Amino acid sequence: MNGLLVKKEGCKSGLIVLIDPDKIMPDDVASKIRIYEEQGADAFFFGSSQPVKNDIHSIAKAVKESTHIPLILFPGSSEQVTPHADGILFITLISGRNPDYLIEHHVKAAPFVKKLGLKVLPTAYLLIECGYRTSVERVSRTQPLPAANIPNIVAHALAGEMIGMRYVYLEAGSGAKNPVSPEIIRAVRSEISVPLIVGGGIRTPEYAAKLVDAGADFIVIGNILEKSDNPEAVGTFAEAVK
Ligand code: 1GP
Repeated sequence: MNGLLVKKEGCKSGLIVLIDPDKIMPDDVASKIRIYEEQGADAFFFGSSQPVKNDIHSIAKAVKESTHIPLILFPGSSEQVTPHADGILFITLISGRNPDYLIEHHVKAAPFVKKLGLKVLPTAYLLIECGYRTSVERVSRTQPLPAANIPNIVAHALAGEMIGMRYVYLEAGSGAKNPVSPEIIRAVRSEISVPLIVGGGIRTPEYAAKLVDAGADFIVIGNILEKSDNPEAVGTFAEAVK
């Protein structure tokens, strides 16, 4: 792969902090980003499942200027592509059957991504049911995969890998009541060989550690930091998952 998202040697997993451009105050960007990095974040994801109201370019630029670790776009649509990043998760929502999220947004974004020279991380994105209708579900007009049907989740992850995607992302949805379970991760991990990213509703370092023990290679946290005034909390997650 292009080296943007690799586990550090000797670490059990990597910690990724998701920055939602509509949920961070522009004036707080520099200070928060520095603290997240100091506290052990390995990379930033940047984007939103909903259309962004703030100026996405200026916020991405402010993040980029405040950090040395990779800034990777995690776009909810082709409209969220900005030059102020190191790379882009080129996401295909393979849990759903909406052609817009299987190919249409990719076609729109591809020439722009190429022109900007962003490193591309082809990613199979699987939305797993979490107990309520998430914004990814609403915006993408797709159904999540039922959490109880683990063989079906494994089959989707395997299909993503066989198509050639270089990462599998198991997503419960931002702020999910029920995050992805260790059982699902264990089952997927035992069948695929590409790195496994897990996010959505991870609220405690203890739960994050369980997901890592089950085989997650990267843990993504967002909401828990947006809701707290304590950016240092990243440190306790980093300690638990590395
Ligand atoms: C959402 O996986 C990310 O796309 C992070 O989820 O905001 O719930 O931590 P949270």
